[in-house]
Amino acid sequence: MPESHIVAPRWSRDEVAALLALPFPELLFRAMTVHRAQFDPTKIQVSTLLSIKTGGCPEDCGYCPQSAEYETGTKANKLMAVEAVLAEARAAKEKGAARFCMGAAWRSPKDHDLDSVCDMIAGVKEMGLETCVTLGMLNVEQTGRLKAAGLDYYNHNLDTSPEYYGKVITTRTYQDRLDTLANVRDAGINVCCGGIVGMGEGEDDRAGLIATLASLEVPPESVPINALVAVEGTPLARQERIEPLDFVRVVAAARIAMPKSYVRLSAGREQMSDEAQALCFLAGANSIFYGDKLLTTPNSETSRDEALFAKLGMSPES
Ligand code: SAM
Ligand code: DTB
Ligand code: SF4
Repeated sequence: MPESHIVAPRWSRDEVAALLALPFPELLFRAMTVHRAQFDPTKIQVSTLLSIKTGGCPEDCGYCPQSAEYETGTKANKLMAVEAVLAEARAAKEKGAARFCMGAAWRSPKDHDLDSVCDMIAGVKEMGLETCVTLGMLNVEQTGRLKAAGLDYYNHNLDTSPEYYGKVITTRTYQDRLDTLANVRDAGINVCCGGIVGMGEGEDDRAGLIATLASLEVPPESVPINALVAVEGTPLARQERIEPLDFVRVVAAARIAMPKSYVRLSAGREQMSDEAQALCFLAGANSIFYGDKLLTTPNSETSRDEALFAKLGMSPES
């Protein structure tokens, strides 16, 4: 585990591995108990995503349809106009989203692009929505500008364990990611940081990811757990989908290791059954992406989510 941002690991990899290996009923009971001590288990935080700058990314993340290295059929676009983004945010608010997350396929933002992103943040905030952006690596000056614009959350994922990371991404290091996370934290912006499972990693890598997240100086306020969406043209296109019950285990372990964080059941919901999603909620997931699209791939449709909430007697957090 990289040491520069970790004083004393709150959770060791072995401890998290032991959680993942618990009998399923024991694991779920522990996760539910931790969840209820901090949250109303019937409430789900809902965020809507918008890709404000799609495709043509210089990074080589092996899972990503937006990397310029892969032929995925994703069309590269320029940064959207501020007004067009605000119109999407208004629509998301009307559909019940509490947070609006804007994503850009950048290695890191350029200064003139950040001007527009800051205008988007200010405009979205004015609507009474929480704001989140994910723009790649940030230096201290950039985090300061985003904070001044009113940014509530910055999403930057560690993606996997430090050991497996190099098998998926070669164009920036794990330490680069930790440095950006430290800059975001130091600027007083809430951290949204999680990872992807189902990329061919082992149980030990899943434990390594959760232990690293839980042992950050301050754990992330929001922890997205994505199931790989295998996209044609990416190196991971042929990756076998993660066994749903194994995914539930990862959610439960994240919940136990980070009791105060929102754990988001993120990408991959479209491919999941209602029953698997319900188990994720029981295991402590209390946030989702709401809306028919993630960044470039389809999300579970809003009408299906509404029906699922109704069946489970659950509702979006207001
Ligand atoms: N370019 C910025 C970056 O990578 O920091 C921000 C956008 S990037 C698309 C945000 C996150 O989406 C990635 O870190 C990754 O965890 C997730 N992601 C991308 N493609 C995915 C896929 N096919 N399946 C699951 N998660 C994915
Ligand atoms: C996160 O952890 N998952 C979201 C969000 N943060 C930006 C992105 C998922 C992207 C899935 C693939 C796509 O739609 O392009
Ligand atoms: Fe670029 Fe982000 Fe996709 Fe990596 S995950 S290729 S940095 S858009």
